[in-house]
Amino acid sequence: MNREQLQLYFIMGSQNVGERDPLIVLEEALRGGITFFQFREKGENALIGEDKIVFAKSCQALCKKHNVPFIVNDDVNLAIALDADGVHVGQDDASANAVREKIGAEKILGVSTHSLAEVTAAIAARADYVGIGPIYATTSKADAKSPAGTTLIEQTVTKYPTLPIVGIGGITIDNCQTVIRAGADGISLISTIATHEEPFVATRQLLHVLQQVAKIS
Ligand code: TZP
Ligand code: MG
Repeated sequence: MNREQLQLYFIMGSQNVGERDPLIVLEEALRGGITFFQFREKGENALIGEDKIVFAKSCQALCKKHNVPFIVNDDVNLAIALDADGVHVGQDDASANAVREKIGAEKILGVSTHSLAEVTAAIAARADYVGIGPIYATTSKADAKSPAGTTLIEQTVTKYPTLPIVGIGGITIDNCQTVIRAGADGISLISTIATHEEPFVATRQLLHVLQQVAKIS
């Protein structure tokens, strides 16, 4: 994995798209140019069992077609069964160390962090990148912590300048530049793309703004 790939990191499960076909939403986001994808099938209305596996395989096939890494949230066994590109875990999930042992050195490991101590622990577990957030208020995660702004991004960049970072939580076209300026390599988000009437358009707009900020810095 290289850090440029984190620029526009889309996260989605079937529960995030309302009545629409989630595979169409994902395909539009991929056509629009997302650079990373996390399969996050969880919460109310999420698929389980065989339905979840079938849906995950379809998402993976789309990502492969567009050459975008396919990362599985939490479900390490599913990631291994599908030979996914990697796994993303939070602090309440299996320990990052245990996940790294299970998936091996070659797969991508992402860890959600909310403090410098958690960032340090993620590095010790050989995380490839950390997610920092929620930066802004979010309605996409039932148990999300309070919005914390960009302070931890700034602290992390200062302490670990080579560690790839994505911001998460409430990121939109209007505030994404702030996250990048704070030092993140990319933004990760659900609703700005998943609930947009035209996910392709939302993706293009986000990429356009991200490219602007990259030019300025
Ligand atoms: N972790 C922290 S906030 C969040 C997750 C999974 C939800 C992000 O969704 P949105 O819609 O981009 O705020
Ligand atoms: Mg989790």
